[in-house]
Amino acid sequence: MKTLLTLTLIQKNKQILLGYKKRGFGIGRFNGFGGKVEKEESVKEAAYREVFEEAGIEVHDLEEIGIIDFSWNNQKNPPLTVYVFKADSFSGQIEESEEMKPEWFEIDKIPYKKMWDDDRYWFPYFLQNKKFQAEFIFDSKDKVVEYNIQEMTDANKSRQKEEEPAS
Ligand code: 6OG
Repeated sequence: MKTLLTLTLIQKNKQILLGYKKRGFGIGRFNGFGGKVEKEESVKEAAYREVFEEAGIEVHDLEEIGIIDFSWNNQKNPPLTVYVFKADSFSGQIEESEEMKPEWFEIDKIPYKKMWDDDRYWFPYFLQNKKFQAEFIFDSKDKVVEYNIQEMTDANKSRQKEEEPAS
């Protein structure tokens, strides 16, 4: 079973809120807010919870915009599936947490060089409001060595549903 995680991007006008990761997986990089989905919660519940824990705010209207599968060609890390969400509004005061230092960035000044290498490939989909599914394979230095991104259209969304095993 792949580990399921969430990743939420908060957009306000022409700015995006990212957090500088102070500890754990991805330390030293800017990223959206998120983490592992716990057993007793849905993916969306996990996304709300993680944003609150890491940035101190309650996001409204979370929209799922992408699903990404990550793996490493040397099995350095276990494979991950990350559900990407977007939020346009929130309440509360943005606060630094033990894990993340939040910072707003203009959309034309996103610090890709200080982010995970995959982000520069899929952020354009997010910025153009296109839903996507993607797969990235990294090497031991966390560089993308292979990737595949597809826009999620109504046609391939329904195909994906058919492929899901009946429960
Ligand atoms: P914790 O394990 O600290 O949550 N994440 C990634 N985000 C990007 N952009 N690229 C990756 O490439 C990622 N791998 C994981 C998911 C980790 C957070 O980092 C995200 C979570 O939001 C490998 O709880």
